[in-house]
Amino acid sequence: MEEQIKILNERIKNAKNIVFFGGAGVSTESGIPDFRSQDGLYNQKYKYPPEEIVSHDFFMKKTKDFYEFYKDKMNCLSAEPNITHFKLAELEAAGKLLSIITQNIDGLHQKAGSKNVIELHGTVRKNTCMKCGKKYEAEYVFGAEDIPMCECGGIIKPEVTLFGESLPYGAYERAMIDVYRADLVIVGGTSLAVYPAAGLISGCDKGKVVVINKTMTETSKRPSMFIQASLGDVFSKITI
Ligand code: CNA
Repeated sequence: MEEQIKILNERIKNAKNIVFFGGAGVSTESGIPDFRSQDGLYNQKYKYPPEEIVSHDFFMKKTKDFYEFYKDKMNCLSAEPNITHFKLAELEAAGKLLSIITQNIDGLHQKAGSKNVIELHGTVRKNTCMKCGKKYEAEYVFGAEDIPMCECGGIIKPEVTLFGESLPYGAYERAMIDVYRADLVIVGGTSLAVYPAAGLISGCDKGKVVVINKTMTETSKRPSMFIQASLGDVFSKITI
């Protein structure tokens, strides 16, 4: 791994436009479980399969059950950024990083100081009444006793992209442009199993892609370099 990190540092030094494409694995070291790891949410016993709960249909039909799971398992408000979030913010401040494209909904990149973050799957930090459009803080939603309700009587929905919903307006297009412009794409902490997000990487020039992941994924077989490690171990050795 040390040799690979040396090469990665060299590539970072020579790159002008880096894009980081990340997933839930970026935040596991902040104590937020991912979906598909052994101790991820998909492998936990629940009343319904978690992958079914985080879908649009489920939200509409079983809103109470959705919120039970959401408040119990997806409350990331007290989590703090880790070394990977901070190093990426440093890379941006140094003028090396074009953007962070994240599938995460926890807002930790912004908490670490990153400015240009494309949230492909939205964020728990924004919540909207489905009836009148009034905006609510995440604290209100996670703190609600039952289904969070608006003062107008409407149901509040987090602005996270559930399975079966479209991505936030313009996010995919902006991400596609940045991936195209990038001379180095670092992919980290994602199984690359969720589309269309994963299509940004499977469809791009593999010569500029470096994948850092704890486990082997389909796409990690084809990049220019695959570092099988935890992101914290790698990013703590990135020199800027
Ligand atoms: P995933 O499918 O759970 O994959 C995560 C990947 O990261 C796995 O391959 C792990 O082996 C790997 N991994 C876990 N921890 C580390 C680590 N410390 N270092 C390196 N690799 C690690 O998650 P994806 O992001 O690929 O799937 C996309 C879903 C997950 C998106 O829709 C997210 O909204 C959703 N999600 C987000 C969060 C969050 O915002 N923090 C948490 C859980 C799920």
